[in-house]
Amino acid sequence: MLQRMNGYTNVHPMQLPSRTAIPLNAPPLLSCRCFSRTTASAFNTSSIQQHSRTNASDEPQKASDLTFQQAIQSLQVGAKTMNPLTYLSSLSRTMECCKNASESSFFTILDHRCLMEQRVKFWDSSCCSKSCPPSLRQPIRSKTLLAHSINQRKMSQALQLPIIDLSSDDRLSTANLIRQACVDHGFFYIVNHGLEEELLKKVLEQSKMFFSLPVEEKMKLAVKNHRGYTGMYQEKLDPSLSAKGDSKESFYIGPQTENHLNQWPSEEDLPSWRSTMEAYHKKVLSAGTKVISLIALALNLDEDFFEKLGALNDPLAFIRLLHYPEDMDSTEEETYGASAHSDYGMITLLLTDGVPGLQVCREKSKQPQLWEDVPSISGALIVNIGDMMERWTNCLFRSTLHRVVPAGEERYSVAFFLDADKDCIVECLESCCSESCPPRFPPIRSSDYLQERFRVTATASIEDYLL
Ligand SMILES: O=C(O)CCC(=O)C(=O)O
Repeated sequence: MLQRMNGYTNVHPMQLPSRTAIPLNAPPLLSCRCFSRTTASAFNTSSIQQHSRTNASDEPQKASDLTFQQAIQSLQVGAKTMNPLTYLSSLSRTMECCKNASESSFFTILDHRCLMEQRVKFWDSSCCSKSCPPSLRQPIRSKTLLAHSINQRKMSQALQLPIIDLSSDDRLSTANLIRQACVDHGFFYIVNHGLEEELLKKVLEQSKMFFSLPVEEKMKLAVKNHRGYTGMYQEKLDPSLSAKGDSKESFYIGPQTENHLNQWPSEEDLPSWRSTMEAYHKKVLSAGTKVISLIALALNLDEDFFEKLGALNDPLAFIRLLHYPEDMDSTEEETYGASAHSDYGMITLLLTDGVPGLQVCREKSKQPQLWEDVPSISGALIVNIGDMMERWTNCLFRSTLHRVVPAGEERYSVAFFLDADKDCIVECLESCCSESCPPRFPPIRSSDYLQERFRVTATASIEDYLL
């Protein structure tokens, strides 16, 4: 057991000859490899029992032998003696072994603050070259890596979602694929959506430029009328969490009506910003409208059903630029980039920069919850069903719970929320109810429904979020 180690400690499995004990005062053995996300997650999959040995019995350590106190003892020793990456890997593995210990208690008990501030770099230049560059874009703070590995541990597999080709002439088959995707997952990808790769790249670049401005500049455009900047922790999508808020910052851009109240950064600071965002809004709205007509077909309705209903008269169509910081305050229990939530409206079209982090939970009431990764596909947009569509379809189509976990890297994404005209009444569709399956929700005006949802999640003044 760990407290019987008497001067011996476990090291990274790559360096450990089988069944060898390493004296604590030995110099760090780790010559760091180019490490990647895969290596980071490998910390989690390798169990302490594979490479931790007792000097008393020379028997492999059994995970079940570890108590929380024993693990803490070992980690306190390790914090003083190991280099950060080795320490981090043992911390991560030990946490895995101590099933009963809460993750946050490690942070409060261990005095390893300075260590956690160190940046894990590529210490040994022999580990990377031009042809084998480091796979992480920048050095990463070890506490961020740890946060990432905690989240990796919570994840299991990547979700295989259908890819819908919006340019297909076979609209009925496409609608059937969408129906299956909405019943099974509430999520799917779209390709050939009419947004050129160049525009997708540009919108992410311009978004990054905005979020790189000093916070005082960004605050000059603080959210008003549901348009503008929201800072970190200003919103908590899962109000049941004790954390102070979600770590993302964001910027809302609303519909392009004549008297729209959008706020724009100064042309001097960001000359192409407004034109890029306006072009994106126009194109993504057009793609979203195509998806809505396919959804109507998928529900055995006329393609223009939602138009005729008035849902798309003056749709509440908002772009939300999102920036998730690399860092996560590890003293905050359960801080997410975006905590668990479902979207409120009809559908969301999401563009990401390829950095992972988005996860879905298909069975929200099943415990323990299973969270699955939604990988990005270059050039594709991710589409998900929102609560309003779930109400319309009497829960035939799922509005799936999702969240963004820290990825150990900065992440940028652009959500486009396509929600019904504010006066549209959302009421169970006839094709989705019967005597044996009556409507589950009463009819509701679109903006009343949305407003109530914003009221619950905004940590700042709700007036700023009014539509
Ligand atoms: O950034 C993402 O990947 C997801 C964003 C999201 O879930 C939201 O804004 O509702």
